[in-house]
Amino acid sequence: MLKKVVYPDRATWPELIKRPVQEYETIEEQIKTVFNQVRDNGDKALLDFTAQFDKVSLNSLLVTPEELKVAAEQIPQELQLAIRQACANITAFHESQREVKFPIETMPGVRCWRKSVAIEKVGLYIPGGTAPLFSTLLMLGIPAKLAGCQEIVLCTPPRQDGTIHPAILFTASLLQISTIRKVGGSQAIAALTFGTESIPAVSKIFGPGNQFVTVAKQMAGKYGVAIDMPAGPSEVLIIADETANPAFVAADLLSQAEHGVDSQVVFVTNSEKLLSLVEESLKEQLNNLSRKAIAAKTLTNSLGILLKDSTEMLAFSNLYAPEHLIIAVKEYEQLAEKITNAGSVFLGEYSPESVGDYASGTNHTLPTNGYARVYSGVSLDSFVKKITYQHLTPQGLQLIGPTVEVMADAEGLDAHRQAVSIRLKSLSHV
Ligand code: HSO
Ligand code: ZN
Repeated sequence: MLKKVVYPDRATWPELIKRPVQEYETIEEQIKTVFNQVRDNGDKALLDFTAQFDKVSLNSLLVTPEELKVAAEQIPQELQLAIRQACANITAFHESQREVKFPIETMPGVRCWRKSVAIEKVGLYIPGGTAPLFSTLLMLGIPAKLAGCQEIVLCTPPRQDGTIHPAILFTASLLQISTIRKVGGSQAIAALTFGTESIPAVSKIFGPGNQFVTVAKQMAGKYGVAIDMPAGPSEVLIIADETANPAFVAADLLSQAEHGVDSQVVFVTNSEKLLSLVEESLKEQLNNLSRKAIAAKTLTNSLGILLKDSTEMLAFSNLYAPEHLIIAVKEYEQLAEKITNAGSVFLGEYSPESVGDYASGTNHTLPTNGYARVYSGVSLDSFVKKITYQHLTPQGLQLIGPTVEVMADAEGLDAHRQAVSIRLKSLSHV
């Protein structure tokens, strides 16, 4: 069960907020080999690694039209409708993030503006493993499409029978993503980095994955490919007071705990009674979960912390900088205003994290491992770069020119000064 910590002294907080350590260094050499092989041998290396690591022997990385057709037929009507509903909500929320062109005149005749332009080629990685995260494909594919990315390459590992989970294929078809490749792990990231016969190289790679994928994404960075954000295991922090429903709190903790044994859940409360009720409910609900073993293991490296009041609870949460923050206290609105570090926030009793994970519209690709201090979750912005523009009229240059001349002089950059002076001179002759 949760490790209980009772009224910890502030001096101990930095220790408490530490995530369970990840051992990355040891696999870096292995990933380097994968990268070199993929760069040198392309698809052949991908097929070999798929046989070696995934124990699946494929003839081709491509998905046939027949496979796509069969997949669509395998998805029950109910799930199709659910995916479509989620798709509509995620589309609406991300569409609202579109930045409109807004030129301003910093001085008369000096006009500046900024325009979002899509990243041309992006790679989306969707893990296979124990849960087929087709919801993650919605979270990445929708903003990529809305941004107008020209080439969207989806890589996902094949299952034991060599096929891709039908829900992933159905979602890809729904989003009109047609470049789908059966490859996972670090070899997929290497392929997106260098390009192979059947996989185009991309400029930015998105998506979660295990430690091999995480290290591979870091390595992609060394070859000039951007990544969405540094990834770590998923986490939730819940702040609750005596008004909270213990069964709801326990259910939310478990929903995060079932992701994987390296996930972390933190429960912070000022009510001793709630803490023990939540513990009881955790035990009870755990028994009914299909992923009980995983969730139970996660709970053993998770925390139940008793703190004095909401000020303390919020201060702790801001220090922890959780990926997901659920605030189940009576005055959640007041606390919400004072959050400084969090990936995504869920307010009140009826806003479980699961809703944001799947369907409310917000993105579920979020900063973990304390990165919420500096990073935002994935959004439309993640798929564009913003280009600045300016246009000066002759009068504008006459107005701003002397400022630039003085500054260029002071930096000793004559040519810079000259680029302005030569024009001012020509204007004075008119
Ligand atoms: N909680 C995960 C996202 C997810 N949950 C996908 C269910 N499916 C990371 O935000
Ligand atoms: Zn989740």
